[in-house]
Amino acid sequence: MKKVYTCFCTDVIHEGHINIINKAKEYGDVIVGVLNDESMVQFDKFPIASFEERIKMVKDIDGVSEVVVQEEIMYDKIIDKIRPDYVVHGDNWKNGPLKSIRDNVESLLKKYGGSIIDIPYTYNENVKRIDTRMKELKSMPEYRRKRLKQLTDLVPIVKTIEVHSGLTGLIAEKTIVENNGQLSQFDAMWISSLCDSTNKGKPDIELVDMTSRFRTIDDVMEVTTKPIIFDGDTGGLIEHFVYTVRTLERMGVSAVIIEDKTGLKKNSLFGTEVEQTQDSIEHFCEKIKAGKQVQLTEDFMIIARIESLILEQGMDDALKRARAYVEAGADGIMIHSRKKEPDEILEFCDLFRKENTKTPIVVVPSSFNVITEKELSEHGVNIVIYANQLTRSAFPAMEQTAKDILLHHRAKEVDSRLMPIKNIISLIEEL
Ligand code: SPV
Ligand code: MG
Repeated sequence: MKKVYTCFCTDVIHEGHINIINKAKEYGDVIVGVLNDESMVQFDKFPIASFEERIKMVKDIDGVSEVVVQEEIMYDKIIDKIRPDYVVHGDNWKNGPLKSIRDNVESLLKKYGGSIIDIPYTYNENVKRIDTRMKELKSMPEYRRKRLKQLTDLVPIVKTIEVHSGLTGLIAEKTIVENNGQLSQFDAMWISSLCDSTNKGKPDIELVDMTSRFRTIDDVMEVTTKPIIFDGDTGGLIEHFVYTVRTLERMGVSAVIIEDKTGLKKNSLFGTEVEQTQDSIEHFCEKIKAGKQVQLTEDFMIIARIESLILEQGMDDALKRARAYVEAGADGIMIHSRKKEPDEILEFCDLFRKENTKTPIVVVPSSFNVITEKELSEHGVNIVIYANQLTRSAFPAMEQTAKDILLHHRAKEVDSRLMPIKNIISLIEEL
C-alpha cells in the first residue's frame, strides 16, 4: 500500500476534514499528523482542545490508519520519518502565508519522487458556521483570560502589540507574515495608557477614567480573540484597584500591569525631566496583595512594573523591589528603561534570573529598540511589548494626508497611498 500523509491542526473535525480523509483513502494508507500546541500557536490556531483530545478526535475518524505527532509547522522532520508517497492538503495553502508550507512540502517530496494532492477546500455555510463558532469561543472570557499564561509556556517570547480600537485590534489579530520559512504573528495585545489617552487627545496622566479605558478594552474584545494585557498605570488607590482587578478579570483580560509610582503619574518616557514620585515598597506591596486577594481565578496576572531605572534610583533598588513585589504575590515583573541601549535592562534581567528562574519578566523596548526578541529571550525575558508603534505610525500618515488635501484643494494627490475603497469596505467581516 502507498502511504498518504496529511496534517491536522484543528480543534474540531468537520465535513472538510472528513472529505480530505475520504479522498486520501483513495490513494493508500492514511497517516494523520496532529500538530503539537507549540506549532498550533505559530500557525494562527491557538488550541482550545488539549493535545490529547485532538489526538483522540483524529484517531476516531473512520479511515485513519495511523496517528502521529507533527512537532513543527514545516514538514522536514515528519517527511523524513514517514516518507509518504503523497501529502494531501486543502487547496487553501496555495496562496497567502500557508503557501510557504506548501513550497516546503513540494521541495521535500521532489527529492524522492513523492507528490502533493491539493483537495478543493470545503467552505460551505456549515463549515463557515463551525469556524465562526470556534473563533467566538476563543473570545469568551474563560478561554481568553488564561491564554497569556498558556502562551508563556508555549512560545519563547510572547510578542505583544499596542491596540486602542477595534481596527487596531484587527491588525493585531490578523497580521501574519512569512519570513525565511517561518510564520510570525503577534501573540497578545497591550492596551497602553499612553496610546489610549493620545487617541482621545488627552495627556497620559491617569485622566482618562477607568470606565472609558474599559470601553476601549470592550471595543478590542468585540473583534479579537488574543489575550489582553492592560496598562493599569499606578492602579490608583488600593480601595479602587481591587474593583479594577475584579472588572478586568470578569471581562477576560489576562493581566494588569501596575507601576510603582504615586501622585500625579506622568509617562515614564519623560524620565526625570518631569517630577514623578516612586511609591514606597511597603505601600506598593499592599496594593499587589490587595489585588491578588480579590481575584477569583488562577488565570489572571498582576504584573508589577518597576520604575527605579526610569527614575535613576539604581540597579540595587530595582532588584530589591523585584524581590519584594514577587514576595507580595506579583505574577510577573516589568522592568522599564528609557536608555537607547538595552544594557541596564539586560543587566537587570541577568541578575534577577540568577535568583529567580520562574517569575515572568516583561519589557517594553520603545527606547532600546535595537534589541531583538531572540536576545531578550536569551536574557530570560518572557513578554515583549511594542507599546506605541501603531499609534505612532498612524499619526504621521494621517497628518500628511490632511496637509496634502489642504495644499492641493482636492484628494487626488493622496489617493495612490490610501487603502482602496473596495478594500476598506470589505476589511470588516460581517457575521
Ligand atoms: C504605555 O504604553 O502607556 C506605557 C509604556 O506605560 S511607556 O509609555 O513606555 O511608559
Ligand atoms: Mg502607560
